[in-house]
Amino acid sequence: MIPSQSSSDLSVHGNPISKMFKQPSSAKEWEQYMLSQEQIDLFTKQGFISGIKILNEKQVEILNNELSHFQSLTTEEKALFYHYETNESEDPEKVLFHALGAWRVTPGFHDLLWAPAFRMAAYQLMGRSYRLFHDQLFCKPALHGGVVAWHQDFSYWTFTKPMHHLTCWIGLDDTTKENGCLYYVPGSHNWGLLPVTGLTGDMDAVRTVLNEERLAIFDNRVANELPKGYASFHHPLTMHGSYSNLSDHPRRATVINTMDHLTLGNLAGYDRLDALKSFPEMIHDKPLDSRFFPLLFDGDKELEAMANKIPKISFE
Ligand SMILES: O=C(O)CCC(=O)C(=O)O
Repeated sequence: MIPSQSSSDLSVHGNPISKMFKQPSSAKEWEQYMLSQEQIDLFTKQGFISGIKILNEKQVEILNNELSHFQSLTTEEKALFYHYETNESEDPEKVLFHALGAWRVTPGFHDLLWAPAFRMAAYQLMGRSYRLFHDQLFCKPALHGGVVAWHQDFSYWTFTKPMHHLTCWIGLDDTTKENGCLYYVPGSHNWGLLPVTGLTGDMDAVRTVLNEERLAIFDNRVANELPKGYASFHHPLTMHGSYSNLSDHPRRATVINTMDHLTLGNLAGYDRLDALKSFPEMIHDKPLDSRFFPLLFDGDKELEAMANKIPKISFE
């Protein structure tokens, strides 16, 4: 488990620390970021929605500058990450940088968690107040960027319960089929929980656990091409993955994973405890409510009476 505190650990701040994002100061001001009922319905039907602007050019530049710094971290900074692999690709010819915990290290990735367009959309798609679960970086260099194999996020997250999580994927480069954009399989969030089949090796490993009918649905996969600064949101069971980057442009992305504000630890019997050794402390059957899991949106406080009137996933 990670040390409880470090002098430069930004997780001590449960609120934004820079002026990178202007926060709405009234319920009314949140309206500009609100998803429509059609977008909520689409998420319910296909398990993801896309094309939501989160960052302007300047904000993308701040994050990409901080990202460059992650290639030459001090030992103290590196220790703040929950997971840090400069190359997690199982293919020796490819490179995939994958890290969890950037929000503890630099102000831009810390404050990204409070980007208003992300916060509002996540509230509507969770249907409830929520916390940070963790962030992620997935970066593929030009020419030899590695794959992220088809998977469901929750197959890696069964050390928490109940399942009421959400992923926001944000491009830090324009992403295209050529540079390894994300793909989704519409409707796959209704398939139930599948086993872990690997993240950075064989792109199609998950096929071994799918029946004929589901394999056929894979043919409907959708390329999530997006301009930089734009996001997609997906359900924790939606099947997704991304192919190699053989183009001459990098493909960098950051991800925010959220969970219901009442999520509990579920570690008893979890068989991949080793993968959690650098994670914040989690206790079986206890709420994940330490400073490592900040409350990112309190619907009643931010939206007051409006919270009951806006389009959102119905939770109960
Ligand atoms: O960025 C990618 O290619 C993979 C992202 C991913 O697996 C996720 O957002 O859960």
